[in-house]
Amino acid sequence: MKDFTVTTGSICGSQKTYRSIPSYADIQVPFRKVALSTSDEEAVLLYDTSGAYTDHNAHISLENGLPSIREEWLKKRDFQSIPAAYPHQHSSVAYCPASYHIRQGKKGKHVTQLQYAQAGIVTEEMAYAAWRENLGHTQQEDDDLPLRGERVGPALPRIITPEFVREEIAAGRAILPANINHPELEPMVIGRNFLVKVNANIGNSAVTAGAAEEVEKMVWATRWGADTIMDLSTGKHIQNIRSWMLRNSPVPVGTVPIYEVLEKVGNDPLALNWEIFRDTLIEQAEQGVDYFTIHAGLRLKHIPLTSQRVTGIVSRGGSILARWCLDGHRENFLYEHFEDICAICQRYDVALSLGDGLRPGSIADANDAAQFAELETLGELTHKAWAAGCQVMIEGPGHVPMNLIRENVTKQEALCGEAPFYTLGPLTTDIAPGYDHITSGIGAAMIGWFGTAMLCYVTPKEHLGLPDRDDVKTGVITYKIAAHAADLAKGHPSAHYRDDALSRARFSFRWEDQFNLSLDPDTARAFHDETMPKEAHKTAHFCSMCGPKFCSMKISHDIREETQRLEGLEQKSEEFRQQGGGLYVETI
Ligand code: IRN
Ligand code: FE2
Repeated sequence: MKDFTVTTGSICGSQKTYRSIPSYADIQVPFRKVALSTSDEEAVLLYDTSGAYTDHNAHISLENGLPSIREEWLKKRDFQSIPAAYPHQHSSVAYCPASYHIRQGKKGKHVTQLQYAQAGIVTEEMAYAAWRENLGHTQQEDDDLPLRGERVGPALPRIITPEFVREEIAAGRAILPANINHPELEPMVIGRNFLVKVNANIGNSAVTAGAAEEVEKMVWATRWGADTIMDLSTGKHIQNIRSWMLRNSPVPVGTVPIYEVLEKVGNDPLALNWEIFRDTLIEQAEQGVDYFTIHAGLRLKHIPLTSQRVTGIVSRGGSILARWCLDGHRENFLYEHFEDICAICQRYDVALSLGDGLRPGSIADANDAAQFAELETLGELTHKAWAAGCQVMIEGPGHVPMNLIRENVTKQEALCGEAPFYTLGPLTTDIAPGYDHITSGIGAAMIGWFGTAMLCYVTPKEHLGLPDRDDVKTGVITYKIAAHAADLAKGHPSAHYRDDALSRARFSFRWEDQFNLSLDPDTARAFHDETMPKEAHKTAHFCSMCGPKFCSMKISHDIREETQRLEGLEQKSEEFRQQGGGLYVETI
């Protein structure tokens, strides 16, 4: 593909590092290291989702795909390997040449991370995912670490160990999405007792773009911290765009297969059928898709419950399936074929993301009968997925005012056996189109604090248009804020470490350190430079917000100095008194 390049190079002020981990010689876990300008403090390690693109000397050939870091692990598990036989596309979008072998899980053998976990086996993926979560401290320091904030669920350990990841997956409380055909993946874990994760939706629509732009958006989104991406492409070249995306994605890739199925049947919802759906699942699973949104919880009997809603059915997948159900007054075929769906997902270890086809699309419709009726069915399906050995998470709303958010989490936990919750925002008000990253960031922070494991980002273009590259960045950064605020509040052992480092940099006027430790160093630096662009300003003990005379931090330093001076005086006179001298000998 001509001129097909993506953003590469280190993120400003940080350097990619890889750390080997205890007991696993062949595992190298990526971090971003921010070196500080003071010798009093150690460099700060940050969680890194950006893949090899941010390596110091990144030479990425998109045509060859990323290195297959899971290759050896998968080989050891003896998956049957068969040559790739992916259909060649005739299209204006260049065919993705990256070759790979399609592996198939054998019948009666462990394939999914859930099956390994329940058999008591810690996989390499689990170890990798565990050590990514340990930031800012070594095992030796562990005992001295204070735990802060409110706990969620069972007590969080101070160190996230591979065994803890295994236990959480075995209990169904966490998932590790990792298709056996996505060997390029850098494993990560999604669950209420881990760092809150962020998903970025990308993908073209029938009216825009091709593979190049979408792959660049994927690289861009993970650069800023997206933990997973979903390819929601609906245009002509879906399969091919997905190949480019998968072969070059360091993070799990999710899809909503019903979109491609609809495309295949000429965009007529009434022409949908199980056979085409099944074939599409298999094709996507073979390509390496790591999780599927499946709207199997929307049942025929739920549809009348939406008739009085202000905004009806706002889920794309949900509305398509409701249309199909109503047409023949028939049950959702995804509900009826759920066991067959699980059987396919189990063979490749595709995680299920049970779709919320009846999520509320407005403040007025939040927490209504239709939404909770569907959630009850999602609970039933969660248990079926587990019985089939599949990893599963549950999708949630939508639009919910702040006072109704907690009920969503409590109900989801109770009905779905603590399977990870994955929510879209929720938006806490409907009055700010153009700013819905913020209306929803508020809800996302709250719901994350209450125990939601992954947040699906919302960009400023929500309800208005397809996000461009800048919108993707704004959406991701907004959701990293929400996720991190939630991590602090729920007491993830690694969360406060970055805040503390940044706060100290701020208080000692180490401006460069402050920029480099921030979520978006470029913007922080650019804002500072607007009024204080000179090099000398990077150590100035004030900024243009308050000026040199009114800087509270500067005044605090003065107060400290003064206090220390007074304490010094006090000590001097105390010494003087002790020696029995002076004019101030107290007498009764
Ligand atoms: C996440 C939580 N609830 C919904 N989502 C995401 O919305 C889901 O993961 C997928 O990216 C998109 C599906 O939208 P529809 O088809 O339900 O509108
Ligand atoms: Fe909406």
